[in-house]
Amino acid sequence: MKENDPDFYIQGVLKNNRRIIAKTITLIESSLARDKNKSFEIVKELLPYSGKSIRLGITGIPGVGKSTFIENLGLYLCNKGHKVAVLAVDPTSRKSGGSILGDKTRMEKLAANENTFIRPSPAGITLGGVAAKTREAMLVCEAAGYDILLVETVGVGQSETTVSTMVDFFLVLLIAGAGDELQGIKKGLLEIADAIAINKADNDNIKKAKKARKTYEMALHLVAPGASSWIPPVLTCSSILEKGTENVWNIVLKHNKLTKNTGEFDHKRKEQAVEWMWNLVDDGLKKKFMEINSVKKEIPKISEKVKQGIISPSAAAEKLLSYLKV
Ligand SMILES: Nc1nc2c(ncn2[C@@H]2O[C@H](COP(=O)(O)OP(=O)(O)O)[C@@H](O)[C@H]2O)c(=O)[nH]1
Ligand SMILES: [Mg+2]
Repeated sequence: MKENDPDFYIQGVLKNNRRIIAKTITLIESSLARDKNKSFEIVKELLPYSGKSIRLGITGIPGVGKSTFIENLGLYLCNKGHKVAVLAVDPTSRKSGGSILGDKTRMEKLAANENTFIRPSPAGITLGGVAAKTREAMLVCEAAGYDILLVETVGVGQSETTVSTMVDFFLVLLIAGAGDELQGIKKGLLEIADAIAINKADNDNIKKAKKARKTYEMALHLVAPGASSWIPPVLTCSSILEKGTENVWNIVLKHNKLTKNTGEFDHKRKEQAVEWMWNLVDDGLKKKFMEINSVKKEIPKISEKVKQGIISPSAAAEKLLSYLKV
């Protein structure tokens, strides 16, 4: 079978050939038109085999210990007989090219395990682009038999909000700092967290971590959405001492069981699929719009007028959109 035959990829993925899984994701990440058709075909064929996994998103600022935590959790899950895929969503990786390599070396033990597949973030594309590709990469991994997907995202910009719409469970890793804990946390992060783990609860840090845990517990009670049956717990862990990993996993399992019973699990996945569709429609529309010649010509002129205050943003938007009718 040749590499330009979609079946080469489909069969390779279904047989859990890691080399071909990697090639398939590279194809999906490609922006070439001829690759696009092929990857549509491949994803379509793999779709029926996907979906049977637990999708766990993990976020936190750089240095909080995400990679260390994931390596621990990944090894723990492999020992339990799971197959684990790790995907990274890091729109900053294009700037700091080294971070990918750093992560990979830090996950050495996990990467060496034959029941895992690790994929760093594609460099050089925007958050929207990374996220779109990551969703498809997730489907590929599921079709390849990985039953647990760990999606690591850096807590910078919008990436955690985006990832929270792709996963079943969203874990926020924090470290205890001095003073007022809540000041350091980004607005909105508490609303999307399904659990918070205070990492680096070791050595001199144990006391501070316990205190932070109480503070966040209180804060979470205040923001807990009324409609949901889940109150996000706050835990402490030490990735370096490999402590607390099992507790975090048990919380994920508890959440999985509960939301499956209430129907929230299925509901969320369906909503996420529809949202994904609309994201793609939004992207596609904007791309097509920007290709209209009169729009291309008008944009620099009209942007300047908006900057100068000569025309209002809404009038300018209306003018641009009027070209759609032509
Ligand atoms: N003391 C302590 N250090 C940790 C812990 N977890 C990670 N680290 C260290 O923190 C640094 C950043 O870890 P890393 O996993 O790369 O963080 P990431 O940027 O969030 O992926 C590394 O030097 C780790 O060894 C922990 O639980 N306790
Ligand atoms: Mg990392």
